[in-house]
Amino acid sequence: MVELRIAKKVKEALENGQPVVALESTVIAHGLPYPHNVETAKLLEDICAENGVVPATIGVLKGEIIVGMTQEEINEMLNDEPLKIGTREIPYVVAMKKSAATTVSATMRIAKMAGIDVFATGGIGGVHVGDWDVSQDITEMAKTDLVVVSAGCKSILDVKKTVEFMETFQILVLGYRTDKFPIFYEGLSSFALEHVVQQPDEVAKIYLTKKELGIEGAVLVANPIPQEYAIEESEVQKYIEQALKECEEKGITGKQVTPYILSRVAELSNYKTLRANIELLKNNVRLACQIAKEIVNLKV
Ligand code: PSU
Ligand code: MN
Repeated sequence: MVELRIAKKVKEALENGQPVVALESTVIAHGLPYPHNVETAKLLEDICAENGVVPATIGVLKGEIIVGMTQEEINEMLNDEPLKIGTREIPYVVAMKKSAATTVSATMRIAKMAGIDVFATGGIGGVHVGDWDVSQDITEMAKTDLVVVSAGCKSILDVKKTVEFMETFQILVLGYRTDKFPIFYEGLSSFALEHVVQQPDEVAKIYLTKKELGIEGAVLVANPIPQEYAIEESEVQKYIEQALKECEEKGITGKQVTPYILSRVAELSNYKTLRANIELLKNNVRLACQIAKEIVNLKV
């Protein structure tokens, strides 16, 4: 029988109605360069702990789905050259006993299986520019009940189409203290968001109401990168265009595109974007912790 391996701390927290925040492993394995990736993984868990929340980093180690990976397990996964998987690939890696880092879609699905309500990530996947390439993150958010906290998406995506697709797929997007869809590393896009919240408890109420009504799907909390870490749009655009051009020249397609662009943009910006990426992750985890605590309070 296939079973999730849920870390003891996570299991106890869930059983006792204590707040838990899920974290993804693709950002560690394919989103940030070594050693910043392992350092950030630890940092994000520490932020949870400081806020009285149990972190649950999710990934797959030699076919075993782990909810609440230890540092050793994260390192082991990284040494295994993990695949980058969405939900559809979960059965493949489990049955074939492979190691894999989970993207937003796969992390959401596994978090839901474990009974977790809140998940913090950096950015969601969406609609790519150019050839048809739409992330499983969107279709997963359409059907899996979870609060997803992200800083929006990167401007490497077609932001307008990504926002429109979320409407089509009935994904409720809440701007956290913003009425514009956030993009990073830049801050805010020009695409309006209709629904704005000011406090974590509002997100908790909306999420629980949605569940009570039996309306499936995620609540996406769009939490902009803190202003002091945002980078000029024109500057980022320059790096992204160069990286996209290289993708075309090198024939990089599909799921390799996002990691390639992330790492090239970091290099080209002299690691300014890396700093921004880490700061927005921290910011999202902090907000996710507050929301997780409000959900726990409202549930009792
Ligand atoms: N955006 C980022 N950093 C990331 C990702 C997206 O700024 O690390 C990762 C997330 O795990 C997301 C995935 O779910 O990339 C989307 O990949 P694709 O576009 O191949 O669906
Ligand atoms: Mn894709």
